[in-house]
Amino acid sequence: KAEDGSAAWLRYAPIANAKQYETLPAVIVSRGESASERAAAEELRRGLTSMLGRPFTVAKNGRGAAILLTADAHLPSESYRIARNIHGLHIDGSSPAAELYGVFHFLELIASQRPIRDEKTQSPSATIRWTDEWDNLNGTIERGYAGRSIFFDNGHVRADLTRAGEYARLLASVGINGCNVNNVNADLDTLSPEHLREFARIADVFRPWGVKLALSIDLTSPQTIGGLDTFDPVDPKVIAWWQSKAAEIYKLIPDFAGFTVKADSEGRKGPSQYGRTPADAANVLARALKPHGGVVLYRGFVYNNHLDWNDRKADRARAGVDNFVKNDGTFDPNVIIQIKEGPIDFQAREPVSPLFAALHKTNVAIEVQTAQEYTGQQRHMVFLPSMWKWVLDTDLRAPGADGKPRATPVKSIVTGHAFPNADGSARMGGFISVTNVGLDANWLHHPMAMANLYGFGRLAWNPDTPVDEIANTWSTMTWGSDAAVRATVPKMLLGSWQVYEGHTGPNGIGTLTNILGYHFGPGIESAERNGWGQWFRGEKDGIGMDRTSAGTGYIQQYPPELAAKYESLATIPDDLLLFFHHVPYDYRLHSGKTLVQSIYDTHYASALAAAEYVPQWKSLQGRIDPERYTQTLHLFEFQAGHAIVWRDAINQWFAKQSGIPDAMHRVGND
Ligand code: GCW
Repeated sequence: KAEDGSAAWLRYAPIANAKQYETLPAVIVSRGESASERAAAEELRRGLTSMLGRPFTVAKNGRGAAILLTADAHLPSESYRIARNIHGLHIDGSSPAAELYGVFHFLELIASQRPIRDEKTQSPSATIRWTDEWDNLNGTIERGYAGRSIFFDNGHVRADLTRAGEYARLLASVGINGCNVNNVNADLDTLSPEHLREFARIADVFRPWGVKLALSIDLTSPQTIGGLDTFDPVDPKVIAWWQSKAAEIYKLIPDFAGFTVKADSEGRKGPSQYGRTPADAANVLARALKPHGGVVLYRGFVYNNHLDWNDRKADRARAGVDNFVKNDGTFDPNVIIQIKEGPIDFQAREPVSPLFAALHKTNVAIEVQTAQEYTGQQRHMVFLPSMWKWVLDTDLRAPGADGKPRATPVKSIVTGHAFPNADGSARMGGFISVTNVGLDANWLHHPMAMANLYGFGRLAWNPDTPVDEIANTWSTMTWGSDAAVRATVPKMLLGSWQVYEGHTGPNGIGTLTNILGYHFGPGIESAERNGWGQWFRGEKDGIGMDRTSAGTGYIQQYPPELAAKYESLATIPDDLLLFFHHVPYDYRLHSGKTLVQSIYDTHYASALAAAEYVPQWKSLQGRIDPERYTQTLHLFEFQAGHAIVWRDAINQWFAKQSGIPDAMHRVGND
């Protein structure tokens, strides 16, 4: 059905020129017996039949021309290869899940009407490619903007897990291999025997799609549900408790992926209570999971949310490095530190976290947020792959063995290449996206937000994927191949991060949203004068956090070459200025404008850009099914209005604060 949003990008709409694929054999031969291989064959049949408008069938054996789906154990792990031969076409995978990846990739080629060629073997960039849902067992979702949980209701796993299975299919289609289904602020009884039996049902519906189930756990579990008088990670009773809990889990879920841990952070208890380190806590879990093949994702998001505003040296951004660097090299090999992309908290623009370059003997993964918490909550269109690509390509210039700076972009670190294992092999690492899909028909509420989930998978598989390729392919698969649609949608997506940044906090200032409420809409000073540390220090003399050596010293956490670039006003990029420096309002940017005039202009320009989304979208009426057309139009109309709210709130605040009028006489006159 055209209007069935749950199909997301897997719509398989008939393509305009099916004739170009007329030599593609109509028989799919797959001998595979596993659920994943059957799913792969069925997916191929369904996709080709629908897109090419002729029947395809699946057979166990075949004579003559066929599309052969086969297992090839010689391929590298999780890899596939597509090749033509005299019998037709081969899609070979190193595992059943890899056959699925090959099938989805092949279907994507057809959907985007690209030629079928022999392709070189495709392998994922890293082993961890997960989404983290922040779903609570009661069915609510922390920072969820698309309805209630697809997994839980009323303290239990839902009876009907159809949507969970469909979600796993979507994840598999972009190579995601793990899904943590519950909030990192985990319900304390998450690991109760009753809940574990229910979680096993989710693992069952994920399994055919090669998606492994993971769970967030609370470190106090040995005490809260185990009845012990302690959760001290080095206590032998606690160690034994985790071992038997792991055994219990693997009995129910043999392919369980592992635990995600939020500890000593935002009110969650942790090892600090006993004077233990994050490594003490992570390792006891890791050792319990190891015999079964599981991993621990220990979050680097550990900070003090009761910072002293009056202390000019206090700086939340420092917390990651300050808390973890001393433990480098003490984490077990199946522990991965899960680091948010920036040092604060998923703002519209932050520098990358210096922790990526500070851990040399520890596995790390990057955590990004598809859930648009600070980026418009799926009421605004923000194409986040643009931001993630900027992050992944940011070169930290970490010194090599010879002490000289070398190319160490974030992507080379999280894929385990920049700081390899002692034997030279790539470290385990990867990509996690906080995703928060809900029961809304289209999963994330804004149809355009689905480009973020799609793009996350593509970048996790290959962080070198160009963002315009992601935007183009997603648009064609989601909205169809009409020429006007293809010329319009990707262009709208590709400019949207900058537009949203222009509504909100410019020049790396951090958040100007109301942080004490829902993190939505302007609440300019709410980030100031409290313990949360998302400060920007908007004062009479100027604005911005001084993180130089004279200030909080945070800049020195970066490798020397990058630190020098950020420390100097001559080389700091305009878009990060206020993250690192406190400057007067009439400070002149590299762009030639004063800071405050640039803020006025940016907010007018981005409100105008948002207003223009409406006619741009209207130009596509009749080229997109009416239901999705109308739904998206309403969201653009909302964004256009909300952009004006943002524009005026921010511009008036800056005009009042700085006392400097807008050179164009707009502010305050609307
Ligand atoms: O950004 C903050 C969010 C919290 C979240 C926390 C985290 C799950 O506002 O809702 O809690 O980050 O990442 O742990």
